[in-house]
Amino acid sequence: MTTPKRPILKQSILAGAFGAAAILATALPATAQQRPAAPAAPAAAPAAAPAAPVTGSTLDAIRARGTLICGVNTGLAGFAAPNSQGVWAGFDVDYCRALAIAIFNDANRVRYVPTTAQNRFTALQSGEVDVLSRNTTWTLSRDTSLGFDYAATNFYDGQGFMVKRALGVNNANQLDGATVCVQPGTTTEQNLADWARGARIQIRPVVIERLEDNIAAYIAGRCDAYTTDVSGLAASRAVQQNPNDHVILPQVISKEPLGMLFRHGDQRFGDLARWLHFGLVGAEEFGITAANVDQMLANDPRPEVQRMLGRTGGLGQMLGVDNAWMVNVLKGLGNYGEIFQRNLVPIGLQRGPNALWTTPGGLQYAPPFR
Ligand SMILES: N[C@@H](CCC(=O)N[C@@H](CS)C(=O)NCC(=O)O)C(=O)O
Repeated sequence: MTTPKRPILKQSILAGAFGAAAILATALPATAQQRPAAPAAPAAAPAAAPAAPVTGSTLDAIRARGTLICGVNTGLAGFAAPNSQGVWAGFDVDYCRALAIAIFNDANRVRYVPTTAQNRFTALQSGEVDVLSRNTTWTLSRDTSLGFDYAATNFYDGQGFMVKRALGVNNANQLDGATVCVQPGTTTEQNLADWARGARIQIRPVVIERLEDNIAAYIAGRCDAYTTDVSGLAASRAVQQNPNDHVILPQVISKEPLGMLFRHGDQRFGDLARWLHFGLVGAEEFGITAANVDQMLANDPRPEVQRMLGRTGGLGQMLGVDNAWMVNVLKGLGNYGEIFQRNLVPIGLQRGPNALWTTPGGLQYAPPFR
C-alpha cells in the first residue's frame, strides 16, 4: 500500500475524510460508506438479481398501450433532464422520441420513468419500462445474467475524474490517497477499485447513493474528486455555478460503451432499437438531415438512400414499422450528428470516438441498409 505523497491532497483528504464521516453519520447512514479501494476485494456483483422472464412481445404491448415507456436518468444535463418548460430533453430522451416516432409517428407518445443507478435494472426486468435509454454501459454480466441485450453503442464513453481547479491536480495519478465520491450500482464503483489496484494507488471511495448527494458532497469538499463516465462529469460540471472552477482530468480509466437496453427474448423490439441507431448514423454518413430529408427522398439517386428512406426495399416493414419510419425520425430529430450537436456539444462534449468511422478515430458505423 502506498502512502499519500502530495501535501495539497493530504490536507484536503483530511477535510474530505472528516466531512464524509459527518455526512455518513447524519444524512446518509444506510447508503453511504467509506471503503478502501486498494488493495481491496474484487468489486461487488451487479446490483440487480438475475432476470425473471417477461412474456409477450414488447412491440405489441407498446402498440396496444399507445405509449412507449422509456426508462431514463433522474436528471443528467444533455442526456435526460426536464428543460425549462418541464419537458424531458437530451440525447437519451431523443432516442426514446425516435422510437416513438418509428412506432407511432408521434414523438410525444412516450412516458418517461426516471431510474437511478441502483433501480434501473429491476425496472427493465420487471417490465415497468419497455427500454432503458439511460447512460448504461454494456458489460458481459448485464448482457447475460441480468437478462438484457444492447441495441447498439450510441455513445462511446469512458470513466474519468473531476476535481476543483483550486486543488491544483492535473493528473489522475496525483490522486494517491484521495477521497473520491462515487455512486454504487455502477461500473464506476467497480472500475475505481480495479484502476486503483492496477495502478497501486490508494483511493478512499466515498460511496453515496444518490447522484445529487454525490455532487453536493464533492462541492462541499467532502471528496477530493468525483468520478463517473466523462459524459456524466461534463453534464454535472455544466450545471455548476462556475463550471470553470472544475477540471475533468485527462485520464480515462475504462471503456463505457453506452446504449439502449432491452430484455432477453425481445428481439423484434431490439432489432428496431438497433436499426434506429444505425439509421441515424447512416443518415449522417449520407448527408441526410432534418432540413433536407424530403429533398433527398425525392431526388437522391443512391439506391441505399432510397432504401433507408423507405421508397424502395420495404425495410421498415421488415422491422415491423412503417416504411417511412426513418423519414419521420429524421424530420423530427435530425441525424446522429444533429442529435449530438443539439444535446451534447452545449455541455462541452466533442465527437471524439463518436465521430463517424469515416473520420480518423471515429467509431460510429452503420451496417448496410439492404
Ligand atoms: N455508465 C455507468 C454509470 C451510469 C450511472 O448511473 N451514472 C450515474 C452518475 S452520472 C448516474 O447517472 N446517476 C443518476 C442517478 O442514479 O439518479 C453504468 O452503466 O454503470
